[in-house]
Amino acid sequence: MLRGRGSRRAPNVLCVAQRTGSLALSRLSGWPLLTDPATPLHIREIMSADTINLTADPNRVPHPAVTGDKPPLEILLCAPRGFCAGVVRAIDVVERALAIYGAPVYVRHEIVHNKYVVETLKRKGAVFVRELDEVPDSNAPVIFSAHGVAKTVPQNADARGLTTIDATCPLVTKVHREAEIHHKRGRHVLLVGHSGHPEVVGTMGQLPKGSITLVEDIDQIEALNPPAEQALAWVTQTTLSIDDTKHIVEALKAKFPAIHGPHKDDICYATTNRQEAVKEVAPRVDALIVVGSSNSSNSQRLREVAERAGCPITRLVLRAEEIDWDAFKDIRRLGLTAGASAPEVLVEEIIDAFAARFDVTVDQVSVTVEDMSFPLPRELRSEAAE
Ligand code: 2E7
Ligand code: F3S
Repeated sequence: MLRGRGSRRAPNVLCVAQRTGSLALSRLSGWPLLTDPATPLHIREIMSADTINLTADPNRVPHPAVTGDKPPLEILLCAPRGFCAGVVRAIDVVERALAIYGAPVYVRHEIVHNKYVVETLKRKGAVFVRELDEVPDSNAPVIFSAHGVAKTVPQNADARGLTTIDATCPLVTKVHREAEIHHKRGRHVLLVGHSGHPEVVGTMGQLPKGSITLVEDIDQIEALNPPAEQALAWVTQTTLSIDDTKHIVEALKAKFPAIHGPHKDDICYATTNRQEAVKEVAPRVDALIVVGSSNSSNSQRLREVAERAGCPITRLVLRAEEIDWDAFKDIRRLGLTAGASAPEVLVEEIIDAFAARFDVTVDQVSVTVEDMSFPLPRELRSEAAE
């Protein structure tokens, strides 16, 4: 049993849960249904893929789409998966802003990296822009995405008199503050992260140019040549690979023994828990699907984790229509998870798509239970309480 960050232990028993299928799961995820909820789906909760012989269990209930002439398929659902507390908050921010200000509300960058979420919010009146210069002078608010922004972005918005609402995940803001504190204490900051990702652009943009250096991989460390007269510190992107980051941080500490940094790293609880769940499931399945967008860093990391755990077929798909069915025709056991920005309704859509082709049974492997939530930005809270 693993214990994740921002979470409590999964119940220390084997729990067999009969749910009313898509409807129950969609209600839990708080997003509208995409598919017909009539199909009841039996999902059994198990602590660990090790604790039970799945195929030998006589109590298994097949998916109702079973016709008898389809091959059997066991789906192991990873838990936790899907929306994290920062994503729930960011989507709430857009919905609350629409309720308070009316449409349009402008959102700089995809609020989270998921096209289904973005399209759903567009239909409600959100207008997504790449930069502030696409926002007209008006009273409509501009929302900054969950990934955070460089300091110049709110400064430019203020200079134009725009109303801004910050949906940056509080765990990213925490990293911004860490970087700032290191800078104030005279330390040169090394940011471990992926070049070009909006979170990295935002964190680099907290400090003056030249006072923060990006470290993308372990091979770069040998050539690092930070200002000799300055103390050093490191911070990280929140959605990195736990294992890669551990090695990078070890190499940084080996080269710069006096370097300052967080106790472990800045990888968030949601990233950690989703990777741990994939590690549990991936070695036991013939294939694993991550539901998420191709530009979602945490989702890409989940697919990599599955591949490195020895899973022979791994795919990152936005939704069922992207599945290349030929690759899955001979599998008997499928792992399924979702990145932190992927709504549960798209997981359900994929289960239903497999159920149309296989006699499907579904078990959920929980490594931990999350109970994290973040308050809305202050300016939206009174409306939230109504
Ligand atoms: C913000 C942050 O939107 P995502 O797919 O973003 P990533 O960073 O994984 O590309 O997932 C939610 C999220 C994660 N991290 C939002 Cl900083
Ligand atoms: Fe925040 Fe982590 Fe989600 S940084 S937005 S809780 S993936």
